[in-house]
Amino acid sequence: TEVAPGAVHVPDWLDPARQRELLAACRQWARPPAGLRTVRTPGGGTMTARQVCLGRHWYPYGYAPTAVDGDGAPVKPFPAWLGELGRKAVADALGPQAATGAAYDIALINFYGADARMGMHRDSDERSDAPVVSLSLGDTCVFRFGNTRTRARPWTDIELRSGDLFVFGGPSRLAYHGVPRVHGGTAPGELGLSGRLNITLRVSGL
Ligand code: MD5
Ligand code: FE
Repeated sequence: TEVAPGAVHVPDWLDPARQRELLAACRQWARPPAGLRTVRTPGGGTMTARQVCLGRHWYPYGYAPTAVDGDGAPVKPFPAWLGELGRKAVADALGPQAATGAAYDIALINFYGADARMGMHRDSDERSDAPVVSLSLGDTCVFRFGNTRTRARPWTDIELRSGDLFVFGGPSRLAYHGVPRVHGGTAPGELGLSGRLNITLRVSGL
């Protein structure tokens, strides 16, 4: 479903077996060193979603070349298979001609407990206009897709479920967006995940 130009939602893109594989990989990436961390904002706040990075360390608001804050360990590598998954996601959502650009080289993985939220923001720290690929696992959330001008209305609220793909390209690449709500206890039981995981694949352009 095209929600806006370049913003395409593909429900159930990952079958249950692929969801289990991706969750198992996330559990490995979440382990220290350079594992799941609490992100502190410059204003002294903390993000309620916890995060792990692959390929580059992200902090509010930019990419650091090597170290992860907290434990100072080198960021984990971005595996080639995840880049292939990103290319396939873009081809399926936007068409094969949209999947011919630079390779995906960064993943930001956010873990949301039932009380976690993400405020309205834009992803403008990458130096590439390649689409952002978003994969969701676990609990259903309300994803708020806004506009490119302001973090206020108009916006569209969409439920994202375990296995869903969302690709944000073209004019939607720089739209405001957020996660106002996670529906606790809605993850598929066989997945064994309490909470929500979102994996975003990005081209750094660095
Ligand atoms: C999430 N993550 O569900 C979202 C999925 C983040 C973040 O927002 O920054 O880690 S990525 C949603 C996204 C990316 C780029 C553009 C747009 C949405 N958009 O135009 O709506 O944890
Ligand atoms: Fe974002």
